[in-house]
Amino acid sequence: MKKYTAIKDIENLSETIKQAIELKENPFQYEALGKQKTLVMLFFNSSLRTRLSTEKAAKNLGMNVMTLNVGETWDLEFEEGTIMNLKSAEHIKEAAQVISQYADIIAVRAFPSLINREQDELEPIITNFIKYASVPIINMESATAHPLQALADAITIEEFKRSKTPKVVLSWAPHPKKLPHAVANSFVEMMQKRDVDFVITHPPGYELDPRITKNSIIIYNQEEAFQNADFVYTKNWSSYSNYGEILKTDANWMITKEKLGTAKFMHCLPVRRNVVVEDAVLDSEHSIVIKQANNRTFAAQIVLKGILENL
Ligand code: SN0
Repeated sequence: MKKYTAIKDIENLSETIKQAIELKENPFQYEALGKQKTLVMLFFNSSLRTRLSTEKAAKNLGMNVMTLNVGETWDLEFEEGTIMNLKSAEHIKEAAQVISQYADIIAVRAFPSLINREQDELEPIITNFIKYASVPIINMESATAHPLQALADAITIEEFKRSKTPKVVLSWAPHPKKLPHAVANSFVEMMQKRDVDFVITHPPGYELDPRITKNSIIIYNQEEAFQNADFVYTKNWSSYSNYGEILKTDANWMITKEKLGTAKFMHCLPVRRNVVVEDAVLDSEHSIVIKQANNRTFAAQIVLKGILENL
């Protein structure tokens, strides 16, 4: 693997998922692979799972890890040709080249503004790191995608499925804050590549980017969508067409024990209890969110392994 900025960077998805599950049995198997190699992780936004699981994955492979909370360093400039007489002290051109001298792999987290759709879709931070860094880049959630999460999700579904082609539903749920589309986008892209019966459900107005959902089935009635579901993957996102807006916070869309039935509950976390999903679900055997989060380590590890083997 040359980099992991999008799901399409994985050449053989089924094989990668299989290998990630095998890694769980023996996580230190490739301890020599990352010896004297350094992962630099750059966080433009908050992180709990991504930060810790990616560091753990790197260390399982024998790597050194350095983490920078970008908010604690110089404000970076991304525009070409700007006169830098305002807030930004350092241009991405220097920063990316300098960091590349300290790192063998650079991982970046950078959320969208959710204000300017065109600007967010240009992915200025991750795109400029790809452009100016001289080492492979890993996307730890960008404006429009969270491919490490999607890989962990696919691993989790593979582990928990009880039939060859399980029914997987992606359900929107209410949230007090406007949230990015990245997790939902990557989950949709991932499910389109897997052998699953996939349905998306959300209130009208919450359609994701049609270039991503393509011909995936959208059912606006949540109850109907949930019929015979094996997995209910829940995530809030703000409107895409009315970019970044919260159209309605309809509490009826919250996931309840009754609605879930016998399906497994999945969520990338962090999750707002009793807004997105009720306690009775999260605290039940139906919830697999903790095991799903554990798979973040093995998703990151199989990706790092693939990149290290190609350095
Ligand atoms: C992020 C998101 O993309 O939705 C990260 C998920 C992995 N989630 C949040 O920002 C949640 C914030 C909140 O206040 O609940």
